[in-house]
Amino acid sequence: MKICVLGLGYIGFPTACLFANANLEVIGVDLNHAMIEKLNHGELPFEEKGLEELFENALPNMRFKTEVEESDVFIIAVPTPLNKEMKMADLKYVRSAAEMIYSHLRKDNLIILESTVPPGTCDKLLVPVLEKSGLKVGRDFYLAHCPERAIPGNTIYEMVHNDRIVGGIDKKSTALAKSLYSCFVEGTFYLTNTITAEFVKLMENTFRDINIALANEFAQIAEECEVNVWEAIELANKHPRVNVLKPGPGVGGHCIAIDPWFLTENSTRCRIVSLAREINDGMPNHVLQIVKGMLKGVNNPVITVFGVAYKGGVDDTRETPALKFIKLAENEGYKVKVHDPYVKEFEYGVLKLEEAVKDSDCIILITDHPEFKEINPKEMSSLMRTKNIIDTRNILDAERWKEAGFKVKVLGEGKE
Ligand code: SAJ
Repeated sequence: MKICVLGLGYIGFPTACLFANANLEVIGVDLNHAMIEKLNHGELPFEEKGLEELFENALPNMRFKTEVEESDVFIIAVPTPLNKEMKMADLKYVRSAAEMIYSHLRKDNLIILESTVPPGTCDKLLVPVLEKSGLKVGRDFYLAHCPERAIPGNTIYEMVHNDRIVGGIDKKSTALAKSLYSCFVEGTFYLTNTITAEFVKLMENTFRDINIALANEFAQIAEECEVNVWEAIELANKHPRVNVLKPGPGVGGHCIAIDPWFLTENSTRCRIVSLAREINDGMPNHVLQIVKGMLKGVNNPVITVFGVAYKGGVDDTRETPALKFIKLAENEGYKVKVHDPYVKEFEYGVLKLEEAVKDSDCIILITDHPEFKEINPKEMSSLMRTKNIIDTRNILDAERWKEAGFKVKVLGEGKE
């Protein structure tokens, strides 16, 4: 069995490795020449728990190139970015992947879409392009949507152990896709049609976005009511049917901050979905207002951002709320310095801890990297010009920072 995986990003690459690791022949395809070169030299494209070892084992069964070749299965795992102006999916990469495949399509091939897409994409976009091959879907070739569910930071484990939704264009497509993924998936398969699978994936990420928005709204209400939202959430979650998520500086990543818009783009009925996006997108500005309150009267303020990854423990900065926050802070006239133990490149640069903190007037912890808990407040205290710190994730030991002379604010903490 030969599989061609199109798109070697955060999902496509580990998926390709898992198939190769299960002894299938895998051709990894990506248009990024530099990346293909690196992969052919056995270099990892990004860091992820367990990926290095998996790649090492899988490598003998893998080849990487920039063009598609004839295969038994084609898996499309390309990005589906958001057209920010139109608030809808930009499907150009899905379309061009299908364009690359159709001239290599043979009878009995199976095509699987893993990328997250608006409902109807398999039927309305993929089928017409693939049928340009002269072959007919359901008769000559098979098509299914198998959305991924793996969480960055624990991708490999979740790809293997999570349950999976498989939605085929017909029963045979569904059965073929299920049987293929069975070579590494240990979770349960749930079978449906393509459009339902597309819809389910969007529902999952929208559910999370809305629940984070609720936590963020609770945090803002708590600040007005002089309540500590973190204590309140802990207590509310003692209820057997309540599970409030965590407030924070906003929602980042390539999934939750984007996918809800794929539901709203074809519907006139979305209200709570769009509102949740607005609330979460408004959090960087809310954090800025807290900073402004703290830095009143400070001349030529310099601030230090702790963490630009979109969440703790990863080096991924896609859609990070840190970027929105930094842009707003710069507009406000603040000089911004950045420290992140995971991120190596960022458009505002990344400094070593001491350099980032030196002569700063306020530290703003944006990302919940565990390393930040280990920082010694006393050492930071001697470096700062004005000793202020804002913890938007409630991960620091506020008492230790206070003892070191810092004024401490925690997002969602109404009382001093
Ligand atoms: N966040 C909060 N509060 C929380 C949880 C998360 O502010 O209580 C923030 C994070 O800091 C981050 C963002 O939300 O900025 C998203 O992080 P996440 O860990 O919730 O999710 P992702 O984007 O890394 O991965 C999600 C997952 N989806 C769900 O949990 C429903 C994952 O299972 C999907 O596979 C992935 O999207 C995807 O690729 O679609």
